[in-house]
Amino acid sequence: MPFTVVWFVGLCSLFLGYGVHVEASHRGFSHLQSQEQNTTATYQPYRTGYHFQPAKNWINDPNGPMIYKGIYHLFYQYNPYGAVWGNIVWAHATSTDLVNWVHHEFAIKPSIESDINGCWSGSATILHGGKPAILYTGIDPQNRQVQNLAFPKNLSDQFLREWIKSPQNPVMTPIDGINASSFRDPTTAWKGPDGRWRVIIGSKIDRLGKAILYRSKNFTHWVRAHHPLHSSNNTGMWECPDFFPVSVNSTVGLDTSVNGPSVKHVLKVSLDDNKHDCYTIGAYDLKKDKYVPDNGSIDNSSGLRYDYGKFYASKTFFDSSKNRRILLGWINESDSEQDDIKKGWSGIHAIPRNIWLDKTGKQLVQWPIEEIETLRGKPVDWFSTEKKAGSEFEVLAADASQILEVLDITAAQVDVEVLFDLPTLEKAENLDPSWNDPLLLCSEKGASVRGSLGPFGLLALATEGLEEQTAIFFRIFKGQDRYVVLMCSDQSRSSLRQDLDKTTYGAFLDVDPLHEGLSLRSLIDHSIVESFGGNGKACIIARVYPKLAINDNAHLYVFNNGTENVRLSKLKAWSMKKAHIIY
Ligand code: DQQ
Repeated sequence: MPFTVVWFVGLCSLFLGYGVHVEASHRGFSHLQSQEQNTTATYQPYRTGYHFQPAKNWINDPNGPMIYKGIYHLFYQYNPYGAVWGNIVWAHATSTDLVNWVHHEFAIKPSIESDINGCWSGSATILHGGKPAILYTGIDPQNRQVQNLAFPKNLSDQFLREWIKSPQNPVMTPIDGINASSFRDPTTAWKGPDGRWRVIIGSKIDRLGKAILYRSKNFTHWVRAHHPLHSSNNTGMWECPDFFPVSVNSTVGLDTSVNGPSVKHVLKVSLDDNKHDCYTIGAYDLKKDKYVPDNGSIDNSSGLRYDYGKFYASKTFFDSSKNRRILLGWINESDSEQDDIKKGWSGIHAIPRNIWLDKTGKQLVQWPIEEIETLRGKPVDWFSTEKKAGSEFEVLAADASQILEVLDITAAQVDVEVLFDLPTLEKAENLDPSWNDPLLLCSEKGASVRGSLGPFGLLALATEGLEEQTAIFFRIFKGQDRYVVLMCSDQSRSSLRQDLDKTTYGAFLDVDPLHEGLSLRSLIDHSIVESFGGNGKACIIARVYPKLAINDNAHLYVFNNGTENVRLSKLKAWSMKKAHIIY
């Protein structure tokens, strides 16, 4: 029988948390930038099985993702000489499914005056006739940020192994009042009705974050517009902007230049201040060449985020082979630089996500690409076990003493989906109107704090005695005129190690729990718990380093620590195979 009901004594005390705050960073440590460690010499329990990561060293932003002649291309910021940020080049990998990857030679590395001090982030655009072009930020000898252009050397090579830099480089420079150290990360370009290309570059003036707009007829000669595409006060530097259309009445993705009455636009900015990827939904006014967020779409760091955990410097691309828009993002570490040097590596990428506009038109929905399911092993389904066959639900009792262990899976490398069904919400706690910060609320009401409807959810990467556990859970509150669902990821007991960032993350989830139930999917991969609540309406990535709950010592549980019964109506899990990543 693949599941057992485990009776647990003293569950509440085992839930009690602790935390030390250590913020992992993306700063330059010149003395460390070339310090290598032999990764094979040390035991590596935190390497992931099916997330994208290079063999060693530092990795950050995904760059220039695209599909060309049926092959997916991923470039990324990489330090060839060490496990901290520095010496940045564009590393390059290709794939036929966005899951298994083959690495190639670095695509772009410092070689010309306008990128001699680094080849920073940028994007790919497919030009007329299917020819790809890359715009990227170069750091010049004066350490100014400038924009450069590169084209493939050989268009008949579907792996696009060699790139030639344009003799016109740099094609955009920080003149006329642009701050030379805040001028970076060109987006994929789009074409306006006048036939000219447009691109935006992240920038700021004092605390005013901006997307500087450039236009070009030939992709080489770029002219700055008089006004930015958009700007917002008190948001600081906008890194890695992304601007793209979404369909209002379908989940299919759109090519970046599409516009029209059934289209809305999304502007995402990566806020350097707090390392959050925030987005708004709005309209692209073609006459004014300006983006205007919809009323109610909050234009600062308290607005919508792709992910409420660790996820930064993301970028989307239009996958013309499957008519979908794919989101890729960087996950940094929660340990210290010294730990990264010891491990010999730092940074991984999130599982690529398909994204589309929710039917409310108010937010995006994200879901792991379907190809990741090719790594799933045999399903373990609670409701097809002998004991449960034919039952519609399992009651998770209110006395907080009953938790279910999901057995017969590799709990350190698994994909799990659960659905909670809530026939009545009458007993939900009242939401104090001042409880408007989900992160704070999740920190104050962690997995160990009993409520009435919640906390209930999953305990991932847990030890048998629950000394270590990453809890992903929901709580339901009674708000002024509706029920409010809180989704949390509580890392306070994720590891017995003390020297880690164990910040608890949280988000409000815009669902109707009474009629839809509450779904949770978590992709668990040794040191990552990537969770999707409400069928992808809120996502939270936790980066954790258990000391004991590693490999075969990791367990997975479903729990309810509220005073009300919760019904579990779906519990399916798949052990995940390793992705093939050829270095
Ligand atoms: N990372 C790049 C920059 C970008 C930042 C440098 C965001 O181009 O602004 O590695 O993580």
